[in-house]
This record gives sequence, C-alpha cells and structure tokens, in this order.
Amino acid sequence: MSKALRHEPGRVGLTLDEAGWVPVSDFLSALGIDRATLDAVVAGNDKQRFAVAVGPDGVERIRANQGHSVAVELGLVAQAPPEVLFHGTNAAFLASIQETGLNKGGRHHVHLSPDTATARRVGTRRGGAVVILTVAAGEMARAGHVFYRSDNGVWLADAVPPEFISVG
Ligand code: HQG
Repeated sequence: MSKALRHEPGRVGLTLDEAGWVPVSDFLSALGIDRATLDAVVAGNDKQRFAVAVGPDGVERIRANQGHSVAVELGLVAQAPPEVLFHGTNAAFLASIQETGLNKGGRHHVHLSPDTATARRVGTRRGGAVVILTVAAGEMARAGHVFYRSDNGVWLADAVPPEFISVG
C-alpha cells in the first residue's frame, strides 16, 4: 500500500490527485484487495501511515499521511516545534551529516522524531550501528526555519544545517 500511495502509483495503474488522494474503490481494484483488508491495514498500522476520508463530492478516498517520493501537496501547516527533536540514523552516515547537515534525499522533507525511542527505531530499521542526533529545533525555528508536523506525529523540515545538530 505504501508503494502505491507514496512512490509508484502508476505501476498499479493509479493516478493520485494533487494532494495524494485516490478513490478507495479504484485503490481496491488496483491492488486486488477487499475492503476489510484495507480497513484492517489502515486501523492496524503502527504509524498511522494512511488516512481515509470522504471528499466534498461524497467520494471516499485514501492517501498516505507522509513519506511520498512522488509530488503531492499535503497541505501541511507550519507549526512551532518543541525545543529539541531527534533523528536516528546509521553511524556510517555521521561524518557526512556533520559536514552537510541532514538533507531530505528522495523524500519531500527531513523526518525528525519527537523522542529518542522513536528516533532509535527509525535509525535501527536498516541494521548496523545507530546514532541518535539531537536537533536544536527551537533555535532553528527562531533562525527562520519552517517546521511541519504530519498527521502521525513526525516532524518535517526542509533541511537541518550542521550547526543545529549534536550527537547523542
Ligand atoms: C540519511 C520511515 C548522509 C538519514 C521511518 C537517513 C521514518 C544522510 C537516510 C521515515 C544525510 C535517509 C524517514 C547526509 C540525511 N549524509 N546521510 N547529509 N542526510 N541522511 O528513509 O529519516 O516506514 O529517507 O539520516 O520510520 O531514515 O516510511 O529517512 O538515514 O519516519 O513510514 O539518509 O521513514 O517511515 O533515509 O526515515 P530515509 P529516515 P516509513
């Protein structure tokens, strides 16, 4: 479901609208799954990756809450971040991050976690040694950087310059 709604909708014959939504009925036939399966995945997803909503036209649609690599306008509202946020990553990336800061790579934003436990989970998911970075988000915001919070609690920024990052 993530692949179809964030990365390669065309591969299963889907076209997302500009905000990333696709009609639920189209989605079910494109993926060959039934409604009960979809509801179970949406409700059971540990990170609330998906949202289902009825549009003003009465059509029920689904989208991914964040994490897209295809162009979508999620309608994120800028919000003041907490004083510190965290980013868990692989130790192999540390030197490069300290040099150039955190960049968004293939995603639309850099993803930051509200607590170290979440950051640790993110940083360990590809294996290898994990490092937890502390981001001086309050200071960054006061310096003019914009932060967004996605529906599932992930904090998003365009980039994090190295001077706002400390290790641990
Ligand atoms: C690293 C999952 C070298 C960055 C998770 C990360 C998260 C750099 C990797 C969400 C760098 C990108 C996002 C630099 C950043 N030099 N490496 N200058 N700047 N990096 O997957 O934050 O399953 O795109 O540290 O749970 O790991 O998609 O980002 O290791 O919430 O819902 O480049 O993805 O959620 O990796 O994870 P990613 P991420 P979902």
